Amino acid sequence: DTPIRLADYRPPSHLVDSVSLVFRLAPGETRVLSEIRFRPNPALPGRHDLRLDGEGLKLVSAAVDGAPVTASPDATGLTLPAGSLPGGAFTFTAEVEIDPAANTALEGLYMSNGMYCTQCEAEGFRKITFYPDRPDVMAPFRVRIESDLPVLLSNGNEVASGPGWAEWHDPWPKPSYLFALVAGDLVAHSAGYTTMSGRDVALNIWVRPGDEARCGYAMDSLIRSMTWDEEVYGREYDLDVFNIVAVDDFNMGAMENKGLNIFNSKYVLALPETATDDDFARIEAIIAHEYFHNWTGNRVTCRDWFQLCLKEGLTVFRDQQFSSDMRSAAVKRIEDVLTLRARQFREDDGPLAHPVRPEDYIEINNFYTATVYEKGAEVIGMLKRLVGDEAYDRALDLYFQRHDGQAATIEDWLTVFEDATGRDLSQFKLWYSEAGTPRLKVSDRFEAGRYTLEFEQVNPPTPDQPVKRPKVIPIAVGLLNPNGDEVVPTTVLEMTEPRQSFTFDGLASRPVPSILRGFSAPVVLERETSPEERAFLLAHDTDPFNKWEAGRALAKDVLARMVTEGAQPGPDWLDALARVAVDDALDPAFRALSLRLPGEDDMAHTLHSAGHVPDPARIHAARERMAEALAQRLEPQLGALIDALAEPGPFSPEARAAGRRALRLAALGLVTRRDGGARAEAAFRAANNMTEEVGALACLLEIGRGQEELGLFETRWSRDRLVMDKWFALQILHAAPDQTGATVERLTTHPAFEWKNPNRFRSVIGALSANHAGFHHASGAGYRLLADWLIRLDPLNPQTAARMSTAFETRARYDADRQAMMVAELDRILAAPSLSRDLGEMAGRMRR
Ligand code: BAL
Ligand code: ZN
Repeated sequence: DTPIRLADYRPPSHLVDSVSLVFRLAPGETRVLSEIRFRPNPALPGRHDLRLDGEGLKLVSAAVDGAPVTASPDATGLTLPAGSLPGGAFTFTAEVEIDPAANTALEGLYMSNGMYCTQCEAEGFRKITFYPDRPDVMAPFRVRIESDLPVLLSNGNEVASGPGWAEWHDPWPKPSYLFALVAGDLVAHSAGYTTMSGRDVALNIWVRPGDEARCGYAMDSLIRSMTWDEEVYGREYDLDVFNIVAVDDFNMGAMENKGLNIFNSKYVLALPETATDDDFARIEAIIAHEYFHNWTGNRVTCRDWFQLCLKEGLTVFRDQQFSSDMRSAAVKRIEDVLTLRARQFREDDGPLAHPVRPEDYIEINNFYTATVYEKGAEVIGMLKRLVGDEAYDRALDLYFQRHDGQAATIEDWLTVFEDATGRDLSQFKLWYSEAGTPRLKVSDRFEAGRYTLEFEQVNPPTPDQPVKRPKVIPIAVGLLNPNGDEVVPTTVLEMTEPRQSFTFDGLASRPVPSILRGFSAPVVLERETSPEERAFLLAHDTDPFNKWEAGRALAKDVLARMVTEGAQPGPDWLDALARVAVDDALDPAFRALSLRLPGEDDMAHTLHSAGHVPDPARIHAARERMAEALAQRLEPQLGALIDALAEPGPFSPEARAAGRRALRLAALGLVTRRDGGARAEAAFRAANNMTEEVGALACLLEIGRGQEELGLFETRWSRDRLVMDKWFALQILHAAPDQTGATVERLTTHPAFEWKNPNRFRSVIGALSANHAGFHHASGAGYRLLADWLIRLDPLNPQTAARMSTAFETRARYDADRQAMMVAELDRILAAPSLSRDLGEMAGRMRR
């Protein structure tokens, strides 16, 4: 497979003025009739062939202005030679047949439990009909759906319907990747919304009959998202109806199709009895994310797929802003950084590292990554920090004004900021073009009232990018005096050189610096700091992120020494953490996060970065000892803490109550290590919500108990797909390292292991790779199992198989035996007879 390169971008030969589609739906043989009005692209003088993408389509007939087309399609599309086309505008018509029932890849038009559904991003539309399936071709769509199913939906507004048919019109020009169609036996949870300019919008969440009572939180989140985007970005909705559909078989979280968002049902359906607090938070964030795409993605889209971060980085940034406004900003920032480090830093550190704007790809589906999404959002956060909030708002207004209705680039985006602020962003642009996580080394000195911070940035090489240039790094710094008072409030230093010093004058004594407040740039901070200084910042820092970070760094130092030297956790860390745990002046959610020990994968990464070869079994054992020591230290306080945090009254999913439950469960996890599980068993039986039910069960599984509770849980929830996903995942996530493989093998023979369903597959095979010590077990059983299942899934669903293969991306961290076993499994995958382009690209990159 040949790579596609950004440098090879050429504008489309023809533009599309209108698209009209008719779908005659039938499971095995759906007919798609298309009528597309083309005109030559005036930006490209001369006459050009027209290339139409099309894959797996049975061509019934095609014509140009009514004259039959004689050319035949090849494996990827159909070329209409320039000589066969009129010089001006013309109409291309075609009739094709497709087989949604046989579509297991869940890309294009497919079926899920008797319902028709589409997924077109990035290149699924070419599996529906012949079309220039590229984001820079935008057109208004008219769609007629013919089917006996009661609910027939497409993009835009419904313009007419009758028995067995419906017609939709989307007046907003859009690329084909935003096309959607749904047909099914569905019911709606409905509400109304009036936009700031007075447009009445009907809001519907379409689900299978029986699920309509589970849509309240998603609808509430949607309405809050609509209001927030008006208030914060001045953006309002632009159609008469906004439809959301929940579908059980879906490769991604959700999809922002214009006016018809399609969601993995996991991110829509929620009741306190079935969904955890994390589920509620994710539903709120993903509903917001997809809604926000209406402006950042749909009204302004991407010129080509290399610009994916233009819409995804910005939309993640916007959904993070929204969640931090809805919830605790401090806690949200900590959670986002935890995710960034766990997923993106890990990616940047391995063979899959790529820039936020990649420059080549084989399969674009492989680039929906943490780097494009999460680092893409961080880059926007840095930009906002550098130019200031007011300039950011002005730049965004200009962006929408200038590029509405266009397919734009990162250059367009940065030019808007340059024009709005007068800044030169050419060095800043390196964040988009160079992969890798900069390391920021810090030293300091204090002389005669002057404090100097000296920074050095090191930009390590990544695959295909051996040499890097210095980045623009906004470093938010505050200074505390030895009493813990803030003597210099947060100041943003702008680093642009490889080495740079910043001075602070007029200080009475040597201050304690709080560096990279709020995690002001996605870098690794390297500073020799004493445990005492970390404990001081944990106690006194006014910046909540750095307060947490100090405790985190302390914990990681302790755990690293436990792994490498067999040390025991000393009283410093235990006492410092104990103080945070019982400090009622602090937000319970913050305290819960502080009690969460560093993850094993995170520790493996940290140890590897420090020059060690991480031993997964030792990390696991040390982390267990660390939890035991913490449980012992906090034992006298835990009972009272748990009792004090009990939530009286009915369940509320809002952040305050969720934070109390999180701290309560953290305390329950520790108590369980002391009381043999008595308290967790009682909590499991008393639970009236899924957060506590599953939380108590996890506590029991952690100490090797909970078998009876697993049985009760299965009996209670066997008919609920989403809850059963949790049942599968929990057993694997909390299995002991030498039991993980056997647990996976047992569960993959369970009658409810419907492996073709992506959620169920992820809940078992994804949980395997998330159990660090189990997956990396010295026997190699974890590697073998993962490869077996990827090879099995790949011919049916390459996208999901490719995504889950990233478990092997950390290969280089480990010892020679483990590396050899991982290589053998990657080779086995690469030798699979029907290897997809998706998995082939990923395994090939990880094998290098
Ligand atoms: N565009 C793919 C799904 C999402 O990022 O919203
Ligand atoms: Zn998105």
